[in-house]
Amino acid sequence: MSQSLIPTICPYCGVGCAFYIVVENGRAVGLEYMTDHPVNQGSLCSKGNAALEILDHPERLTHPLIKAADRFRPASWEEALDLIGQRLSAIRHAVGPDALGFLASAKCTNEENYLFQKLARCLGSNHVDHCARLCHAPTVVALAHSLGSAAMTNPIPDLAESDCILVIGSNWAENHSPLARWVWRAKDRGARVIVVDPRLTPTAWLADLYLPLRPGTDVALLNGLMHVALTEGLVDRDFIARRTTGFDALARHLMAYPPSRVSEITGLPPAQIVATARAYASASAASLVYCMGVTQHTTGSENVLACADLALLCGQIGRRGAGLMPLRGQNNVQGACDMGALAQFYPGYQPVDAPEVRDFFAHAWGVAADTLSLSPGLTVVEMIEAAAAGRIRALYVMGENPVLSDPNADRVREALSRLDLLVVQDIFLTETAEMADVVLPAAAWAEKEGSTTTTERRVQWSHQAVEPPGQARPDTWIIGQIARRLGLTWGEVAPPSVLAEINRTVPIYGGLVPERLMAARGGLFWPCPTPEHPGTPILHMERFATADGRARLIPVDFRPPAEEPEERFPLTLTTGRIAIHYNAGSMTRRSPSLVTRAPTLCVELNPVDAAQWGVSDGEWVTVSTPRGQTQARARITDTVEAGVVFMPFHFPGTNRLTTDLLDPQAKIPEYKVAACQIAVARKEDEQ
Ligand SMILES: Nc1nc2c(c(=O)[nH]1)N[C@H]1C(S)=C(S)[C@@H](COP(=O)(O)OP(=O)(O)OC[C@H]3O[C@@H](n4cnc5c(=O)[nH]c(N)nc54)[C@H](O)[C@@H]3O)O[C@H]1N2
Ligand SMILES: Nc1nc2c(c(=O)[nH]1)N[C@H]1C(S)=C(S)[C@@H](COP(=O)(O)OP(=O)(O)OC[C@H]3O[C@@H](n4cnc5c(=O)[nH]c(N)nc54)[C@H](O)[C@@H]3O)O[C@H]1N2
Ligand code: SF4
Ligand SMILES: [Mo]
Repeated sequence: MSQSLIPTICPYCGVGCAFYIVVENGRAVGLEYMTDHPVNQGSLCSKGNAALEILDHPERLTHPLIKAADRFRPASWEEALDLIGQRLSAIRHAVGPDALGFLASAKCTNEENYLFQKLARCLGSNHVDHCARLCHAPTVVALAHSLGSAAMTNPIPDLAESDCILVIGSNWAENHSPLARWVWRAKDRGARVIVVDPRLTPTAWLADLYLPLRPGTDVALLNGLMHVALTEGLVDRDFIARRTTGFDALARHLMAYPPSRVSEITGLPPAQIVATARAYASASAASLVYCMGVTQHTTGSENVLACADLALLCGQIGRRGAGLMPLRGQNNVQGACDMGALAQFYPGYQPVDAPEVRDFFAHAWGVAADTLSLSPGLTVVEMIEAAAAGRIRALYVMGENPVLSDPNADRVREALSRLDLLVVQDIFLTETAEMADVVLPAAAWAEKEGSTTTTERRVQWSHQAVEPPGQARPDTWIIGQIARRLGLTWGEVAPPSVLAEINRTVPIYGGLVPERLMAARGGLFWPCPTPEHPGTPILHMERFATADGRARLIPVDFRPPAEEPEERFPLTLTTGRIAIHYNAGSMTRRSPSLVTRAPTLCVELNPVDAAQWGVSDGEWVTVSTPRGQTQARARITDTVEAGVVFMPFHFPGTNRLTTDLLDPQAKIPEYKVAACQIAVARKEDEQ
């Protein structure tokens, strides 16, 4: 019996915990904790512990599928790839490259995303985007504007050095749980933890001060905190003078946000606003941690700008323990953004509409400059709209499940059904794959190698542990085969060769060369421009990444959410996550140890609302919004305030309810606020 331990990175979230896979006779038989990893130090959450359950799952896709007369039949790779090549090039020639859409994947490696966007762009389409659009697009847009670089500024273990940790719209105790060990270390040293969230989450339980604000009122709160810091003389005048521009205009603007007014908008007592401002501004080092409660709004970009303004005004950035920490969601969402899986950017955040950037990539990729489009592409939700309108005719989806994860799901289904060609490349037959014309079976993380980038900008190599099931193949191989059939001559597409190309075209990854990355336990932080560079754990220590090296203070005004409760839909629906499940659930709903602990869709509501609508605990209810309705089991709890109901989106149904109204700058939908109604489900509606 031969047994080996292969180091790997958890395939679920952006914390990037590492562990070992125990391999025996070519099979993954168990996992072993990696106690010397710098972030998780051996610990794994429920999902990490269950990660191996998906590897030899009986429902894994094991061969390509082609749909004929509404049914799938197994096909050979040759046949499936030839068909995709022919149909994509026919549509491209008949209608033009703008009829082709591409959804990349934050679950896939850097090398896979790099190749995927290269394919889209070499075919002349910038319509390549991915779930970051539904997640941290406001961070990408707003921080690029104010700080010049859109990423978490400090490593996770740095939280232990903070004296104050302000958490806004992040439930890290459930969704990025290894943070807890670092936050506890800070608390043991006397740090204050403040949590701003409309729900009393497990993260809020750990808080010294908990602020249950009304959903969608964060800009008002942040302006109020800055107002107090300014009027009480707690801002960092020296930092403002040396490192920022725009202070005077911001200071004037903040006068309109005294605690009394902010209290009316947010529902928080003025004393809490004052106490929070004092604790954050006067800490010798403070971290501001934020996540989807901040970004998933029609005002997402403004919310992020206000977070950056607060950190800058108080000089709480660019030092150990002082930073702005947007927690990225997926295992490789940071990397997918870095690799240019975004409609408006080439790899390395280089704008698609700059002719010199276009020329650089045309040269690097060996294509004529006029093949590459200078028009920014459509984003995720815009591609769905374009499919509904018949402008996007073919969609190639790698590792995403838009039928469950995009907002206004009935409309998504309708849009996808109008396509001439839908190709889905996944590890399972998801709800989106069921609608496809061709389904391609991909290798899962442990069945291939490549690099991923954690929320902290830590780039880590993941080694192959086992072989993929049946005929499933690594995503790089599949993309390379499709490219070949479309006449692109790429040469070697094995992950180390692709990484070597990334080293040449993406300056912040310049020094992350394959041999070095493969040997670096705990990875390396970008920017890492040369092979000798040690990497950059903390951003903005000396200067910001803007042209003049200074951060911009940008005033923003409070705007209410797009859809407010009204007579027919009197409650506010907010959606999010629970610890046991992951996103659209394709992996966790198939993991026996997880799904048995949370088998159905639940809706949480306050006892006051339950009494008013006659709902008992555990009963099936119908939740409806102006877009649709769905059934869920009622959970009566006072963790949500009266008037607010919460649903996770890990099961089919939730996104039939959510709105596809977008933040105009970042194009993220407002998943966190919709007007809804609840009623006890009629017997015949029960699931
Ligand atoms: N267990 C688990 N972990 C995950 C995931 C998962 O599905 N399951 N998904 C991963 C991904 S892709 C992501 S993006 C992250 C997301 O991680 P989080 O952002 O922590 O997840 P959410 O539950 O979407 O939202 C966070 C909190 O925002 C609050 N909130 C809602 N509206 C508002 C508001 O208006 N203002 C404020 N201040 N707060 C508000 C919600 O009550 C919720 O507690 O998690 C990652 N990790
Ligand atoms: N209502 C509501 N909706 C939301 C949100 C919310 O808070 N509320 N949050 C939004 C956010 S933050 C996000 S990030 C999105 C997530 O949206 P999606 O990215 O669509 O969600 P996932 O379920 O993570 O889908 C990833 C897919 O990749 C597949 N996969 C895993 N590994 C591989 C691989 O190696 N190769 C390939 N080819 N496929 C693989 C999985 O099986 C799965 O089907 O959802 C958004 N939707
Ligand atoms: S915290 Fe994230 S990376 Fe760590 S084990 Fe859990 S899902 Fe995996
Ligand atoms: Mo996300």
